[in-house]
Amino acid sequence: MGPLLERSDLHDELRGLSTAGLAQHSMDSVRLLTPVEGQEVWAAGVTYLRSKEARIVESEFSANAYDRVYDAVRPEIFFKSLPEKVVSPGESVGIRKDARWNVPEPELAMVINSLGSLVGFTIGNDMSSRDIEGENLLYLPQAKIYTGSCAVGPWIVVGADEEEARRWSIHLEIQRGGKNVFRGETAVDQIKRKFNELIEYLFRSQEFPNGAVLFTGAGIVPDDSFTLEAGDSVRITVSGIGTLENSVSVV
Ligand code: DO4
Ligand code: MG
Repeated sequence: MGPLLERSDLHDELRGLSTAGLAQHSMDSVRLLTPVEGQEVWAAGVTYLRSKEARIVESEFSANAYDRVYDAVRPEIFFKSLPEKVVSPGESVGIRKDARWNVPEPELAMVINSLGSLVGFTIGNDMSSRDIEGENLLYLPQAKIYTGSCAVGPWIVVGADEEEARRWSIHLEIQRGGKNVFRGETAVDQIKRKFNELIEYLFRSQEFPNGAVLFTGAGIVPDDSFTLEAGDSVRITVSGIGTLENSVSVV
């Protein structure tokens, strides 16, 4: 496992200012905050075949758009969260009170510096209201951006490149009342687009002085009958990184 970054170290690292080196702490002496300090969080979408298929089923209205973007030259990339709104490990992610079909989206997240270079990986939860997104694609920001909709952590692994990350797997486990109600798995290598392609589009005509975090899309989608409930616990594990765990509450 890679070294742990303190948030202030991260901020300087991504702006290219770090002179202090990386501090290390024992895990039982700290409460982990999200490693996102001053970085906007963005997300790529429909990068896995499973994501495309699930969205076509959920939305007759927008099926054609999902189908087309999967094969299009330009990827889908959308704004996900301001840094100060990102949920830390162990805190609650939100499900909207006006939505009836809510799911976590377990995603590998790239940490990118201000020059557009990939410097590390972490785990993201792109919480989504599937009924709102499915009703009309123009509702995507409401389905994706609300209180508690974005969790990132537990830390950043540095030193791995795309080739290594593509050997990792992603697991999602959802517990309710101590029992497992969903378990799913996918492989990072199922991501259709090259990581640099996603980064290049994010940085087109846009500057990120503090760097940015970019989610790479979801390849695990629970069955259509599944929706999250308040009190559930969501555990996302990426084999090369660790586990991001959050409880769920209504917002
Ligand atoms: O097109 C809607 C969102 C896609 C997404 O978040 C994903 O594929 O992970
Ligand atoms: Mg997503």
